[in-house]
Amino acid sequence: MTKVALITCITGQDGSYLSEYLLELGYEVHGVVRRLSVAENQTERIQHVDDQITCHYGDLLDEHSLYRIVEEVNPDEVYNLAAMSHVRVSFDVPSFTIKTNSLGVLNMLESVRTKVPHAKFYQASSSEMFGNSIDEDNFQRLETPMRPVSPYGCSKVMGFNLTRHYREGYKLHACNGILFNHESPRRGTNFVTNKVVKSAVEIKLGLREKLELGNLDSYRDWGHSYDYVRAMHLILNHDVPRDWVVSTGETKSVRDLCEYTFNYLGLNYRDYVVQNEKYLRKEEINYLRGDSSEIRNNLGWKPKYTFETMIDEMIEHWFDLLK
Ligand code: G4F
Repeated sequence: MTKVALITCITGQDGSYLSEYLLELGYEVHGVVRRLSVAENQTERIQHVDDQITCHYGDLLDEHSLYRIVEEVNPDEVYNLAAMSHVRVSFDVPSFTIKTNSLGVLNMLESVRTKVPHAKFYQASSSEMFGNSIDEDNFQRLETPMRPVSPYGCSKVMGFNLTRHYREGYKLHACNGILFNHESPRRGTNFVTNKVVKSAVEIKLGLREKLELGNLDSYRDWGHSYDYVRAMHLILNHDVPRDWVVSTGETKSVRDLCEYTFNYLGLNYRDYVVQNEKYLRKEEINYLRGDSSEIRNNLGWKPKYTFETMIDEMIEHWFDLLK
């Protein structure tokens, strides 16, 4: 029988890669879409699969819309990818962030519990929940204490705990994927990878002179969204519901990212990158590096992309688009 999936924020980077993957697997795919005033901005990432998916207007903070959609779609699998996902912006809109990323998860879980308790539920949890907590071997894993350092991180801890609580308390098949940073050409250009890559290509083409960044010395474990949505599907389709860490296990600084990208284009990043305080955060995570040995060993997950092949793909994407 055809499986039915419901994805919140189907229009986002992960939503679009996940839709493609589930369609390849033969799923009937439905998505929740928030209304924006410029519709085109919203559907760009899913235009190529638009005729194969069904979108429903809804919002994580409008529980009536969620109950209606969940009842209508009657999904086998629900992927809750919707969030206010920008860490720095979460300092500007803390209340909205907490409502969307915490209360929003509760609304999703309640709609599943009351309307489709048979459905499997995936919650997009984040390495931002760890804050600056790190194990002695310099990795973060499931057991690493969570000490978030942003409204975004705090809100995600609540979503994480609610998902675990609904699994234990209500016996829902509910799982958290603690995903470390994941990027692609479809990443928003206000996240650092795509900002650096796009700006470097613009500089190369003579369309821009400088690139303003915040902290160059933080480290992130950067993977590709294409690989990470495959992990989401594996996580939900494992017999036993539980939480998993998804990461590459390698870490690079923002400075490394600049150096690699500008070098690829035959440029020296030191000639173009300047610091602007407005991109600094009140508190910052200095170092993220995830231990994903459990999902690799137990579910056979393995990323196809390396940091370098991912950044190369992003550079080529912007080059083709802007040249
Ligand atoms: O690309 P970023 O904005 O990603 P960040 O804050 O690590 O969050 C991302 O990953 C999380 C998983 O750990 C997700 F949960 C979250 O939703 C999001 O996807 O920033 C990466 C690093 C930070 O240290 C930041 O301070 O880059 C630094 N940075 C330096 N200059 C900058 C900039 N980040 C941004 N966005 N813009 C800058 O100009």
